Parts: sequence; C-alpha cells; structure tokens
Amino acid sequence: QLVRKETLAAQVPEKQKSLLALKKEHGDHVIGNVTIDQCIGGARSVKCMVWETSNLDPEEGIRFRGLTIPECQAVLPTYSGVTGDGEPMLESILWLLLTSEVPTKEQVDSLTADLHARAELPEHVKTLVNSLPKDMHPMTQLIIGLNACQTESQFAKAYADGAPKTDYHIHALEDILKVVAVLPEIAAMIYRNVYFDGIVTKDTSLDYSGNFCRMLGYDDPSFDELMRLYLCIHTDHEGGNASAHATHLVGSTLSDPFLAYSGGLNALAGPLHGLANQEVLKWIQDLKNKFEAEGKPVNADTITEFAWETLNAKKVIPGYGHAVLRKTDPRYTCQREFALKHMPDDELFNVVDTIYSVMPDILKEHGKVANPYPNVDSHSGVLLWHYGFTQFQYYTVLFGVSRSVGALSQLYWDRALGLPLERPKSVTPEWLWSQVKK
Ligand code: CMX
Repeated sequence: QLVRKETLAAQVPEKQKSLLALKKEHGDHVIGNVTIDQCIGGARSVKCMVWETSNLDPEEGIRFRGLTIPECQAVLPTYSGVTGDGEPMLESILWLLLTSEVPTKEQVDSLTADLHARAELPEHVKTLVNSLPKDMHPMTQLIIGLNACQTESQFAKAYADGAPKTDYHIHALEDILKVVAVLPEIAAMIYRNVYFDGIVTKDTSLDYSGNFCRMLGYDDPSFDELMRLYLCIHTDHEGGNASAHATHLVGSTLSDPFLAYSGGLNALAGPLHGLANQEVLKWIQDLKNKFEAEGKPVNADTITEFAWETLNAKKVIPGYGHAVLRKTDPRYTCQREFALKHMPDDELFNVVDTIYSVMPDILKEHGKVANPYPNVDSHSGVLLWHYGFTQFQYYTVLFGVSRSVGALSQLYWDRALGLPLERPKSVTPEWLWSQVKK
C-alpha cells in the first residue's frame, strides 16, 4: 500500500512524460549500429531495451538505481536498524529498485509487513508442490509452483474485466508484490520436501530474509545476514541478462507477472546463467574427489591441472566469464569480503580463493574468454556450504527468489511506461550474405 500510494503514484506521470518527449522529439536519433557478429552472436552490446532499475558497467559492475553494492551497503536500512551495520534488507533493495528512492527503516518495515500479509499460498499450490517427485529439479518445481499461483493474478482478472491500459501498472503491482511474497514459501516447501521432513515453520516477526531462513530450517543470525546479502546482490543485473530479459519479453505480451516471471525462472535455470552456482560447487567437489583419491592435496597446482582438463574437454569453467563484465564481479568481491569477515579459515573458502589466484591467468592463456574473471556464481555456493547448506542442486532456487525483485520492479515500470510488445527483427543467413555480396 505504502509503496504504491505514497511514492510510486507521484512518479509515474513525470516518467511517462519524459519518455514520450524522448520518443517524440528524438525518436530518430541513432544510438548504435549492429554488425553481423552481433546478429549471429547473441546480440551482445546491442542497445535495444530500456531498463529503469539498474545499469551494468563492464569495468565497474552493477549499479542499482545509481548505487554500487558498497554504496547500497552504506545507505540502505539493515535489520538492526543501524545503517551500515550489517547487510541491507531485501525489502530495502526492493523499495530502491521500485521507487529509485533510498527508504527509511520505517518504510522498509511497512514493506516487510505488507509482504508478510500477502504471503498466503493457495491450498491448490501447496497440494501441487507437495505432490511433485523429489527427484524433479528444484528449479522445475519452483516454476510449476509459481505458475500455479497465477490463479491469484489481479492483473489477469482486471484485463479480462476490461481495465484501461492506463491502469495496467496498478494491477501489475499487486501481482508483483504477491509473487515476491509467495516465492520464499514455495522455495522452502521444495527444500524441506526434497531434503528433509516437508515441514515449513514461519516466523513473521522477522524480516523477509530471516523468515525465509526459518522456513528453510536455519536458525542462525549469521546465516540470516548471509541470506540478506545473497538476496540483495542477486536481484538485478540490468535488462539484457536471460532471466530479466525473458521476464520483460513475456510480460510485454501482457502476460501477467506470475507468468512473466515464470518465463524468467526458466531462463535462470540454464547452466550458462543461474545454474552456474550449482555447477561451481559440483566442479569443486569433482576436483576434491579426484585428487583425494590420488592422495594429492587441493592446491594451486592441482587446481590448474583440473582447470586444463575441463578446458581441454571443451567444457566451461563455471563461475568465470561474463557477457558484459570485464573485471571481477563486485558481487563476487562483496561475498569474498563476507567470507573474510565471517569464515576466514573455512576450507572451501580457501579453495575458492586459490581458484581465484590461478584461474584468470589460465583463462588468459586459453585465449578465448573475453572476461577471465569470476562472476557472482563463483562464490555464492561456498558461503552457503559453510552453514551446512550443502544441497547445491537447490542453489539456483535462492537466486530465483532474489531475481524476482529486480525483474518484477522493472516489469512495473514496463507497464507504467506503456512499453510495447517486444518484437525484434530476425533475418535469414541468405539475407546476411546478400548484404556483404552487394
Ligand atoms: N570457461 C571456458 N570457456 C569460456 C568461459 C569459461 N568460463 N567463458 C567463456 N568461454 C568461451 C565461450 O564458450 C566462447 O567459446 P566459443 O568461441 O568456442 O563459443 C568464448 O570463450 C568467448 O565467449 P565470451 O565472449 O567470453 O563469453 P560469452 O559472452 O559468450 O558468454 C558466459 C558469457 C557467462 C555464458 C560464459 O563466460 C560462460 O559460459 N561462463 C561459465 C558459466 C557461468 O559462469 N555462467 C554464469 C554467468 C553469470 C550469471 O548469469 O549468473
């Protein structure tokens, strides 16, 4: 309620006006060319999408509404209430991404209460999720669970009732907050069903992340802090990444936010995107198993040997490389700092740190990779593992809970700004040849 009534409603007309002026007065201004390389190569760097909530600089990394991760950590409200003391709350970053304003602790607390109030899962969703086979990938289960929640869509109902397009964003926001609110319980049910006793215990006296941790079965304030950090840094990474782009694309057909974000989750479940965090842990486990069996230690030499085996087998090193970034991902760096603060002597953290000390040079020598540095997925699993969260097949679900906040904050603005159906032009290979043979 507060997000909508006090803050967003005032911003919409101004932003609509500004975008309309850009279109009307400068619509034919050229902002780039497209090469055949880009056309064949996954549209790398082609500027063809407006994104409100965040921007990614190849050298500097992500800025959420203009703020870097360290800046967010310095100004956004924390659970303790003392800004700068601990990690920002997920609700803080949701407020920031949605409204572009740094919230007060009071505003954040009101958002926590709002999300808890919307978190009730329909009975048919509980029955469905509980009926899924335990060997079904947790991401598949999450997508099924979220799709089934679509019965609750107020956007779809309003559309069917003939709502005017000027009101779409108002109905979309109700769904967006509902999706963000229900995802932790669906995610927790999956975790508890697949690995434990199926029992989910809530504690809504806590914030979003703390309650999520209790539902997962963790009761450790230090793990709550890790979850806050994890959920904040995975929210958004501008618009071109596969999960954000898929949400934006599906939403552009006026599919409601439940269906649109399910599309985003399907993209996140790929190993070149969000699934890389599970692949990193698997890679480290395979490495450890191999060298322990051979009676060798895990050190810079054996990591180098294993990395070359992976590359020579024509496989990727998970957690390294990026389509846009050309430096170490600041999301990696802040997780490294968390580890240095909370678990400096952790065995697996030291393995990850040793990988970091050798991998960029290996990848440079390999000579193919545009960015030889680690991305966010390279570090996240190790932190979870430290707290006994070792079920790495599940890790991408946590990413999926978090990414909803960024992708759907943008979806609000997609509807508020009246962005149209996305429909780029494809061309045939013959047409491309005809261009160069002219
Ligand atoms: N290990 C080995 N080879 C790699 C590599 C890696 N980590 N990263 C890129 N390459 C290869 C590519 O496969 C490509 O090879 P081909 O020319 O044979 O096709 C070549 O290097 C050039 O690719 P690039 O321009 O550097 O990277 P892209 O923009 O095409 O792809 C990404 C980016 C992330 C898919 C790629 O770096 C990768 O596969 N990394 C490993 C998976 C991973 O960590 N994904 C998570 C990314 C973050 C996230 O979205 O969550």
